[in-house]
Amino acid sequence: MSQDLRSYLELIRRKQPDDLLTVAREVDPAFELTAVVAKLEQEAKRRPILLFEKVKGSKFPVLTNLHASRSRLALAMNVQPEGMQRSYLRSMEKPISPKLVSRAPVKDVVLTGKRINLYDLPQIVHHEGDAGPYFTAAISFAKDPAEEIWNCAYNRLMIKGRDTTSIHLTSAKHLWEFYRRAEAQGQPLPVAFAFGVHPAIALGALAIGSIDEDERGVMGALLGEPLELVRCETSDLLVPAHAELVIEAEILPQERTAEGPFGEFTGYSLGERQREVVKVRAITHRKAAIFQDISVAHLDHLLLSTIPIEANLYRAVRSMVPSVKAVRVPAPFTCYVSIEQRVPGQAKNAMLAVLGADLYMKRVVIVDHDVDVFNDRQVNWAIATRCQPDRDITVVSNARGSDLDPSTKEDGHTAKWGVDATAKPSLAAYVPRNRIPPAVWKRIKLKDFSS
Ligand SMILES: Cc1cc2nc3c(=O)[nH]c(=O)nc-3n(C[C@H](O)[C@H](O)[C@H](O)COP(=O)(O)O)c2cc1C
Ligand SMILES: [Mn+2]
Repeated sequence: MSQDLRSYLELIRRKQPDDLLTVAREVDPAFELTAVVAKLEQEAKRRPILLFEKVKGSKFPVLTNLHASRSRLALAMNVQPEGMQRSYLRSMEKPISPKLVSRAPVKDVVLTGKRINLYDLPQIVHHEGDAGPYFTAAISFAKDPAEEIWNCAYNRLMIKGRDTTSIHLTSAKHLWEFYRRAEAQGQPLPVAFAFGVHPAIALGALAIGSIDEDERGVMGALLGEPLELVRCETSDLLVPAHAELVIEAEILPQERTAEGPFGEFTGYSLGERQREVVKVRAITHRKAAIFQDISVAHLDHLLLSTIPIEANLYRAVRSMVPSVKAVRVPAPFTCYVSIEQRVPGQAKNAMLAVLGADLYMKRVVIVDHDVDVFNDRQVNWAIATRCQPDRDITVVSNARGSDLDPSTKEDGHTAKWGVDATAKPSLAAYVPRNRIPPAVWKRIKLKDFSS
């Protein structure tokens, strides 16, 4: 069995042992875990997986920073880092259906009723000003109240009581849509949250697509075998049999509670909002379960989400512009696309494809294929030298975007813009770029000029 977190950690110990740092000394869950992640990254230029064996106030060890390296994510997908996007796209195109099993390690310990106590779990506070401890590595597993449509996503939970949390549901995303359908009937929405999973499962949870595209099939394809699921104790939901820990719960209808402030993935601490309420019905976990955390807005979070987002945007642009070359998401809400433009208008089509394929996308820059989208300087050069703002900028007003963008007047209600930084009327007809005559380039041998 190779679809659990433990087998992945074994693989890391064998293949990339420097990527795992086990910390034996006790740490305070208030700020210290995030501080170690950030300091290692900024001062030591290291981003190992961190396993904190002793976390004050809880018997559970905490694993964090699991996804903070491209090579580790590639290892989870069993490909080279350069092949990740292709492999992710293949997994979206050829999903593998999950399989139901009856025996599952995640049921080693089953806690219901009075034995439920979220304060037994690590109470991790990430950034200054956060309203309290949050669970940030929870993958939601839910089902449409009326149809056989299943969904997975990451949703952070703020701990509000022994059996209560709040949840952040981005408006117009899939879990929010399920919840609105249940709430309209006056019904709670059952949802289960899995913690401590193989990174292929984490990557699959973030697949972007239509509401009826099942993330669990992407997880299976990324794992190379069907995801093994087991039935919940308190609902008909299905959860990964090999997760370290599962919280079974319901999102209550017609109830809201104060949530935040919270340091968001955008790098800003957003203020208090009214959000939905989660009642916990059971906690199940493996023996000696490892609890998982993600430091919000750090690489653990950002790398994990970027690969699925870029793969989906590449897919969307390719369906409009077959000669697309590369897609990159360099910052929140931002996308760079390079295309080999064969006829005028394709840049605009690429722009519309990006804005239409991902709720979060707000700024799109389209460049020609001679520009490397992974080089910010080159993208800026193209914007500066191939673009006339009054002609080449498109603004779309009154659209829906991220409710965590602090620049909007009303949460999530946003304008979007596209920049066509391709050469007009075409790259071939544009003023030529400087170049050294090829014959001279070939003739010059550097060794003749260095003494
Ligand atoms: C660590 C992490 C935390 C996240 N937290 C939230 C959250 O609290 N609320 C939310 O709506 N999306 C959150 N997201 C983003 C969603 O999981 C992501 O947009 C997902 O694709 C949505 O699923 P859907 O397309 O099926 O609706 C988070 C992502 C990551 C990686
Ligand atoms: Mn979905």
